Amino acid sequence: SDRVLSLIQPTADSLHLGNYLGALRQWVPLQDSYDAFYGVADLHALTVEPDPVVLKERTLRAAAQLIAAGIDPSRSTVFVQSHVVEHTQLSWVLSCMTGFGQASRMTQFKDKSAKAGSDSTNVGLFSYPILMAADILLYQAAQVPVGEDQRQHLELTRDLAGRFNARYGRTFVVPEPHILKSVGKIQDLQEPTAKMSKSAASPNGLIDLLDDPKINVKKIKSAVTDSGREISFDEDAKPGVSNLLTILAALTDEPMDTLVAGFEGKGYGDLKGAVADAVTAFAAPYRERTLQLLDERTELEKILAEGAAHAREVAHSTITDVYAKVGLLPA
Ligand code: AQP
Repeated sequence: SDRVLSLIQPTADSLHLGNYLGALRQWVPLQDSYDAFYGVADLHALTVEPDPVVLKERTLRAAAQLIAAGIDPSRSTVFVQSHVVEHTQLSWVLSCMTGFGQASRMTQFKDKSAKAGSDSTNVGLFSYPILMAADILLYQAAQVPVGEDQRQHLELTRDLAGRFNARYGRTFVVPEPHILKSVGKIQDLQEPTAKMSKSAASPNGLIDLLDDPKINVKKIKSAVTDSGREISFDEDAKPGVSNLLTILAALTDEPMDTLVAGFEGKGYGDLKGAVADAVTAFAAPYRERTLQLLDERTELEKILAEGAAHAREVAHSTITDVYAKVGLLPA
């Protein structure tokens, strides 16, 4: 069957609600109809120059969270990016086919490098989308479930796949982004016109799924809402309320209309209470499962070793084909 691939970066101790609703949640049902490859992008995480001990720990924590969220390692390949050397090998080949101008137009790089300044921005951050293209193309993934912020990187991936195929003959599946309009961009609770992100200005805008549920309830209760009192879904006029409704609709699987109708005559406090309950209902068992998986570390490491072995088989076959096509002499 067709393949699906997505990775998540181990750049924080906990995944946040945006990562979960925008990406990870979609990974789970896709396991039913696709040959799924899901993993932890530790090579990508090097772009933030993490402490080595912290990076190792976060890689395991991220893997545990994928499984806690419902990824089943007996059906899906769960692996760590650096365990499969072919990612960096393909990344180099694709780098040599990517225009400097095209790479320079990636808005995520522009935003992040503008914030950090060019002396604190490494070349890895610049070539990040090319490594991401390699991650995807290596596995011939047809679908890539990600958040809205990755759309431009997916476009680059599609472009590179098409360019390679045109130059060397059909080699790569051209992947489709799997981005859900409803949850593709979960917003910051304190600044509901910006995406929820771990590098946001205030930690109060971010729901870390592994945090003490009480802390998250407090953050939700103090979320920025909008003027007026009516609860309605209108992202332009009411970004704060709409974001809370989006989170609630996703976590409860309720259609937006029904949800909004249920709040008729009620106030923002009621909405926040319902969101806090829904987040806790999800996050409390998620946190427990994650901690339990981390307690059984050898088991987790075994899952990752098996995942890497399977991922390598697929990756090796792609890179062998690619190396031959571009004219590298077989070893
Ligand atoms: N706010 C969000 N809404 C919806 N989806 C989101 N994603 C991230 N933020 C949101 C999606 O989560 C997946 C994993 O992302 P990542 O590992 O690349 O993490 P990230 O994008 O670096 O997370 P942050 O918090 O946004 O980090 P910074 O602030 O460093 O950029 C991806 O599919 C992503 O789309």
